[in-house]
Amino acid sequence: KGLEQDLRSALQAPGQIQVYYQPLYTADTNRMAGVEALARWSHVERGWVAPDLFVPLAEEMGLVEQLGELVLRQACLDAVHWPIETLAVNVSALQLNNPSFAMKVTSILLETQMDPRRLELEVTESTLSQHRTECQQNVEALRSIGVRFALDDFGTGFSSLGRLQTLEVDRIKIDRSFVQGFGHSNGDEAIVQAIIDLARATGLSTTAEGVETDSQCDFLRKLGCDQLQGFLLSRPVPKQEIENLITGATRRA
Ligand code: G
Ligand code: G
Ligand code: MN
Ligand code: NA
Repeated sequence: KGLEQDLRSALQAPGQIQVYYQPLYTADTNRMAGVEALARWSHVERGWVAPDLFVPLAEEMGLVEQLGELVLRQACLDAVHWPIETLAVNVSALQLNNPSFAMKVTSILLETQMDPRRLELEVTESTLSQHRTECQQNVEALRSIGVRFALDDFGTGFSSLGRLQTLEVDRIKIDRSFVQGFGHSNGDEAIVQAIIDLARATGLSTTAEGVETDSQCDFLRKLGCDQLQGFLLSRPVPKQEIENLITGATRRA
């Protein structure tokens, strides 16, 4: 009860819900191709509350649209002047099923002057598999103005690989559980190779999540994965820190 009340007021008070950014690097040239925006809640008494806790809570409370808009607006305001291609933002199924979602996103893009072609929305397989008309219409409307979609946590859902062709996405993000299974002789290398080959055959880009070691990094490069993301490369960091990383990366290049 207490946490619910606090979440409600945190969504009204500026600064309690913040946006952190985790870099996405091109596997071949090590360039920062983009960032993923991640919601963070700094609670006055409890300290950090995990998004695994407060995102589902916001969904239950009917506040996930408010949370999603806050994150999207802040991320667009922050990233609009950054010299990187892609801003990735997570979207929950409830948001995508709301008939006014595409219009809301469009108005935030206009308001913040963010180029729609730089925005990539991350959705899960289960979100797109519900086959709701509202969801399809939102995806179509946003794709028509250049917004891209990525399938998050790929491989953990229930849809078959064959359905990739029918899902209107541009990228798949290989779930970190597969990457972290490398070297444990459980077939995860073969699974990731199959996912990357399939993505290439169907014209999709790939991002590997949860890269934590050099050997995972090397192996993913060898498999031809397009982008790498993970603690080895950088943790999610606040705005000021990502700006330092972006400036440093630009200077070195
Ligand atoms: O950042 P972290 O790994 O702790 O995130 C945990 C989960 O919360 C992930 O599944 C991530 O996608 C989700 N998450 C983080 N930020 C947001 C957000 O702004 N919106 C939604 N819908 N989910 C988010
Ligand atoms: O579900 P989604 O992929 O959006 O979740 C993103 C979350 O994954 C981020 O909140 C981030 O904290 C977490 N994450 C990012 N890189 C790594 C990593 O290398 N290892 C682990 N364990 N988690 C990571
Ligand atoms: Mn994500
Ligand atoms: Na993920």
